[in-house]
Amino acid sequence: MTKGKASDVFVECLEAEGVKHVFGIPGEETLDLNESLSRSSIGFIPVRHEQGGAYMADVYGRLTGRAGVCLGTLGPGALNLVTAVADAFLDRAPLVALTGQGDLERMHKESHQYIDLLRVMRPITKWNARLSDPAIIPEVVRKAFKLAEGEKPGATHIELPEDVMAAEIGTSGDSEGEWNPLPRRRQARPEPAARELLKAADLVRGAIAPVALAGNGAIRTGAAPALREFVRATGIPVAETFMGKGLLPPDNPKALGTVGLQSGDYTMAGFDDADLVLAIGYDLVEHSPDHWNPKRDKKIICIDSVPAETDANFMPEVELVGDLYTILTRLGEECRHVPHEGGSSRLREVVLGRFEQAKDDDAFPMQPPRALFEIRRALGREDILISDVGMHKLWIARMFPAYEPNTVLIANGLAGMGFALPAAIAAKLVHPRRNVVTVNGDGGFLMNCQELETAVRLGTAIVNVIWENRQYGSIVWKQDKRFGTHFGTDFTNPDFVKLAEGFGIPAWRCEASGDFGERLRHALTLDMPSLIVLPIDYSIDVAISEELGTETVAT
Ligand SMILES: Cc1ncc(C[n+]2csc(CCOP(=O)(O)OP(=O)(O)O)c2C)c(N)n1
Repeated sequence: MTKGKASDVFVECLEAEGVKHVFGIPGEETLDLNESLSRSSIGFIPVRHEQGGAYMADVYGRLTGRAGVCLGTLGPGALNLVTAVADAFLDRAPLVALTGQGDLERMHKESHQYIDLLRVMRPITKWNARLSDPAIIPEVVRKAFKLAEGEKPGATHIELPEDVMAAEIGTSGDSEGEWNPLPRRRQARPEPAARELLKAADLVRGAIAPVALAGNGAIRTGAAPALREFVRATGIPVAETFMGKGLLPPDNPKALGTVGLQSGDYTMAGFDDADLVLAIGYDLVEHSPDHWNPKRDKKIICIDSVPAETDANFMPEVELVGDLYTILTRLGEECRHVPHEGGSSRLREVVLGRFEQAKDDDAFPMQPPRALFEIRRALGREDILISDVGMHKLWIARMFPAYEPNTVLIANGLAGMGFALPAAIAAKLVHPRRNVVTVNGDGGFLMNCQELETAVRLGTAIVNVIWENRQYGSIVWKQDKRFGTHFGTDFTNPDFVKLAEGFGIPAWRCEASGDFGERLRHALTLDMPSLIVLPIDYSIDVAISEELGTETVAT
């Protein structure tokens, strides 16, 4: 570009980053940016609350590996982004948040809607900057995307002062190419030294009962095929974290199940008896190593894209830092055909046993295992189930069989309610041919239900299931366990069917156990969003306590 305004340069830089959509709400201070966007190849998707837009960008980033972009205006618009930006930060999803701002010359004093957004966003982003001069646009945009997408990915933030975006560029004395976007360059992934690999291989060969704990990082970096081959070659069994669901299909005999709801999970999956734990793309933000290494006596090999977090319960003997696919392939080649004893199938057997039994459970309101059974039956192996946050999430994490990576989306870093509906809109945008279903509590659904309008406008065919119990279920569960009673947790609901109809979408309330599967299968044939209300009975304990112990750790 040789002539134009700064916002045109900015949008050209976004195009050069491959941005296809910006999710957000424009403001009076983003007028030039929006005008430039309107003349670009980028689709602007207006949302109904900035948090919804940021969750869409978050999940777009999570599923594509390319930063999703969200926009809020200064002050209130930017502040509404915060929760979902923090979600991307803790869940390691690449996201670039754009916020408007007043003119540079009014930032030093009390002025309308001015909040120091750089300070607000700093603790929830990997990096952020103010575009204080048009000349730095190409550098700032490149850096924001490079850092958001680089390991471990996360959120970055750019603040866009109104006067800077409106400035005319190319009027005098600019050097050639000054306004051009900077090129994207492939980021080299480091590889562990041969010495470290051999040390790890020695540990694996010498171990009696090794187990692996695989998480988000293995999914995010596309290492699932290498992990599966590693398991085949070495025979080492794998437990998945909530965000690692689908790394190993549950019908693989080496799958130990999803751990993290309670300390007992690790016992049941064989961690107590393990002398070596391979932590593969494991983020401590999901569950503390305290739960699986309380005595700090396990040998640990950490396989990840960046050096391990320091935690007294997580002090690896060896850290293999680099591309997970390559590391798993090389380590697997070094450790073929070593006989091992590690892991126990008890957790998986108890949980899947309950799941299978549930198909004949006619209780109504429905209990979670049957509800999950019906969803699994209605969906193909590549289809996507998105969980909101609450008791239903614990059930999904624990019991829903996931066959492929990124087919069960759970927010387990920040774990904010209101994630599922906007997440589903983004998932359907990325995978239009796959079925996308959300499960929500009646608490969390009302936190972002305004995005039903966005879904209707975009024609996003997603099915939203609300498990209705008129309570903040997981808080009731925890309070009852601790105090034998609960407080501040009960509410009434709107008529969800009428609410959905107000948005112009079909909706049904299940009145008997047979209804749910039937309605769900029908809803999946529609080419528009829909909603199903399923009265739920949480009286059976998600811990399945008598078999799996009672000490819970997850929320
Ligand atoms: C935004 C946000 N607020 C509060 C919480 C704390 N919290 C976690 S689960 C939960 C209750 C969820 O209730 P509901 O959505 O009805 O789902 P249920 O537990 O009944 O399945 C609360 C309040 C949270 N995680 N996120």
